[in-house]
Amino acid sequence: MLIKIKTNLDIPSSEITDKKLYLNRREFIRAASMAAVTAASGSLGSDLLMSDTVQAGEKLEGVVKGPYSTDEKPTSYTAITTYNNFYEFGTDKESPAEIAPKTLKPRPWSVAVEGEINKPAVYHLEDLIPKTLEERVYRHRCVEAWSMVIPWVGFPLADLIKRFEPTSKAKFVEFTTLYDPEQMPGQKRAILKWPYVEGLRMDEAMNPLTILAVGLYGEVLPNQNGAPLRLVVPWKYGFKSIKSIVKIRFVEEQPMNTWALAAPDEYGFYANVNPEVDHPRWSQARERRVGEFFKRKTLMFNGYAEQVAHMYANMDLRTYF
Ligand SMILES: Nc1nc2c(c(=O)[nH]1)N[C@H]1C(S)=C(S)[C@@H](COP(=O)(O)O)O[C@H]1N2
Ligand SMILES: [Mo]
Repeated sequence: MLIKIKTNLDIPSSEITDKKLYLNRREFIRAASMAAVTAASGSLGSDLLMSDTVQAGEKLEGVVKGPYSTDEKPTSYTAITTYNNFYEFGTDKESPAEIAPKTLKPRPWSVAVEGEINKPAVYHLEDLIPKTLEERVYRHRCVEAWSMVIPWVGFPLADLIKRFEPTSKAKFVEFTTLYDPEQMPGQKRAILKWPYVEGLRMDEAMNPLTILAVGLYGEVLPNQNGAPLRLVVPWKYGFKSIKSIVKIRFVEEQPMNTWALAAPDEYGFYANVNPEVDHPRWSQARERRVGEFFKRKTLMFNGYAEQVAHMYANMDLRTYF
């Protein structure tokens, strides 16, 4: 019998984390101040967000702890804000942090809300953000098999949807990112079909885990993370979590989503994290947490099965990947 002994030599260098993401001082400072941020109350987080001069990284006050947070160690602030997928600013992980802070203007901002609802309108961003914001520390799993733990600041999408009064024909929700090649220079190249679009089934959109994020680590969301408003759906691969949203549309038919349009054999509509369904070009069974050395097993629904598995009880998740 041959026993395979795992050594460091088995790990290809591409999987060894970039040292700058590995350990950093700021992470510890942030972790310590986070407790203080979430304990604070009185002034309102959204007051700051209403100002047209608000800057990425400004501290949000009065953020309360939300449900469903993992107690796993958050990924460093530096990694979360410099290792991004945001093709509107380039296809590598570093470009969004270099370009988006200079070119994207996340204030003032408005969101068109349309389709099968009683209250369609173009809403100012400040009218969409509730007074109380929550911190939710969620796992975040990218299809390329890396993952992070991110302390988001946001609010349940369900609360917002109820305000729009969806009709009985609203079966899906479609989200659209800003299209403006001057602010998003990556859109000058046809790498993807612009603008980026994503969709959720109505029950997924209403699930209590689904949030719209306006901040992270207790601070205003940096542009590269999808300012001023981005979706977070923690049991799905990262590409479902669309950034810099300018349109929310309620529809009867399943909407198209950008990655499924670009490569339908590789990316589906559902995009549930599923270690049993491999991406055609690589396994989905394991993941590397950014900042860690060894890979870990990927959990079904990214570890959120208890909250979400019931929504897919009668579906073959190999067909609906
Ligand atoms: N508009 C837009 N949204 C997007 C993307 C994108 O390229 N454009 N990339 C997606 C992918 S593939 C991932 S993994 C997450 C990354 O989010 P993060 O950079 O905040 O970690 O954003 C998603 N949302
Ligand atoms: Mo991704």
